[in-house]
Amino acid sequence: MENRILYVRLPCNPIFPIGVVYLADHVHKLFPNIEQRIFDLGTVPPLDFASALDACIDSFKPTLLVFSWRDIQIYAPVGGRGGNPLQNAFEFQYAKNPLVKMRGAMGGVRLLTSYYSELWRNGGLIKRGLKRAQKYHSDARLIVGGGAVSVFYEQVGNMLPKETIVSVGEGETLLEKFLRGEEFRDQRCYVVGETLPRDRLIHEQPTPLEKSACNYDYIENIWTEFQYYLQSSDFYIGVQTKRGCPHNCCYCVYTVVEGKQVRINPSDEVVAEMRQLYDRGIRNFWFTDAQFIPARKFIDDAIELLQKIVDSGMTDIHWAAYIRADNLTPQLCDLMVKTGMNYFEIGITSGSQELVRKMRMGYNLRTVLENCRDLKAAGFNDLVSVNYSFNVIDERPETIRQTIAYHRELERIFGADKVEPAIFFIGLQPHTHLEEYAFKNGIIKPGYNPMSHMPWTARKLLWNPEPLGSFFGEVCLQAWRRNPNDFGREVMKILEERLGCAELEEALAAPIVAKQPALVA
Ligand code: B12
Ligand code: SF4
Repeated sequence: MENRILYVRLPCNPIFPIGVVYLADHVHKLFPNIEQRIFDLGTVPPLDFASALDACIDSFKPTLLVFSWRDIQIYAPVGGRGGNPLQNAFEFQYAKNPLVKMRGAMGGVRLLTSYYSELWRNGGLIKRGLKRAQKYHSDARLIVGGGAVSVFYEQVGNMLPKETIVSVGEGETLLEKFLRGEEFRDQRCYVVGETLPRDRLIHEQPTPLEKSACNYDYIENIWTEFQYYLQSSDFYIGVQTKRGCPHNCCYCVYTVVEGKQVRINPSDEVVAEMRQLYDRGIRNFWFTDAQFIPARKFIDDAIELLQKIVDSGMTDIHWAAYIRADNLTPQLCDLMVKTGMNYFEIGITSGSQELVRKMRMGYNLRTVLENCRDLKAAGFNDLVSVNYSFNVIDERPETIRQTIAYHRELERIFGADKVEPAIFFIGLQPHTHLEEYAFKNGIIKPGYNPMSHMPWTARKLLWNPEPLGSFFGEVCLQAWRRNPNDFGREVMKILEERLGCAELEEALAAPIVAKQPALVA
């Protein structure tokens, strides 16, 4: 039987479905005769999900369904699908005013309902899709993967039909082996009902792969809604320039999802891919790498890529990425500005060098400041989002004061209106060092469900432990009351009002302690 592959991106805030685009492109390059189609539920109104999926399956009659599931866990200080999850959780946990507590509880119930109904709905769409496809081909198969599945692969299997292949991380080689009829179980995957996921499956290294430019002439042919993402200039279209991150930041799962080995996509291929999008009118790109410059030794690769973008003549573009700002040089800064970087996120997490070290982040905060000055001198005049997660480990009033001092220095460099403090509280994720730490300290027990949003679990997974937990809870509530539209800056202001600001030098110095802290040991 000829394979016919349908890629279904499950409902998601409209964000370019780069994962399925790359998979379809890879399969086409190897098996040009296989018929494929992409169907993106991110562009379909919720009431039509089921009927639109049915219609697509009826017309295409796939033999293989590839479901891509991007996000599940969305603790963030931003308006989510059912409201602001952080605000609701904090109002419920920390508000003293019973009315506010009640509002938090009601918001929490609303979020809980929308969270579980989304899970249930997505599981239902997958099963429905398979059943429908089996009407046309009784042996139609199902493979499920994507960002959310990679993080929660051990749990999602329980929601899926027997024989579903559950994939972790990049799916190109798995699909390739499956389509060749070869044994695929050595890839990062398992088959529901056949085996349980192998121990430490996510820590296995992905199979190396040389990425070439995605062929958008082909993608356009197999994806009717592609135009959706071309119409609005708000979208930042994903382009991947490398895979993997070598770091060990204690709360981060990217480094295991993508693997520690950094694999650079050839710069000519990246530029060729951008050029195809550019010719279709795209001017905004998001380099979807876990880190655009993962370490100093990749600075030359970044320079090579950006220089080639300059040489290509695509001079009116903008791009954004996650940037480890400890890995910049004046030449790189210059190229970043020249090529139109107009937004970047630095995830320093804390402005206290001592805490940055304890969280195993490998950052030198002094270097970050020096590099930011170089970037400003090179003419960068756009927005920087600085991600802070308070209270991860060993936070104390003096480390908070240090973070304020650090943030104020960033404001002096870029301008207060240009530096956006994004206040996150870490959502504890499986397979991270922080999870191990939580086990060791009896905060959670092995076997807990990381996907649970029940209040008794969620309050542990939304990492904000006592003794400072209630203090931060109260500060955040005050910030939402005082200035809900500028939450991050307001939090910083309140913290400074209450605790003051350290000397910058104190923030940058990390005293060496005799006893190794838990996460560094
Ligand atoms: C870049 C990125 C962003 C950028 C995206 C920019 C853009 N325009 O594309 C920004 C900063 C905007 C962003 C935002 C968010 N993100 Co984000 N993001 C990422 C990141 C780092 C890379 C994603 C990516 O595009 N990779 C490149 C593409 C090519 O890979 P991919 O899509 O994963 O697809 C590959 C594999 O997954 C696999 N695959 C995909 N589907 C399938 C299907 C099958 C069957 C198979 C076999 C394989 C397979 O093969 C593909 C090709 O190799 C990941 C973490 C990571 N390192 O993966 C988080 C990640 C996807 N994000 C996540 C989240 C939660 C979010 C937010 C909801 C955060 C928030 N609270 O606000 C938002 C909102 C996104 C939205 N839907 O609106 C989570 C999702 C999982 C979860 N926890 O639920 C991740 C995994 C991070 C994490 N720590 O958990 N994000
Ligand atoms: S937080 Fe960033 S630098 Fe640290 S491991 Fe994750 S992706 Fe790498």
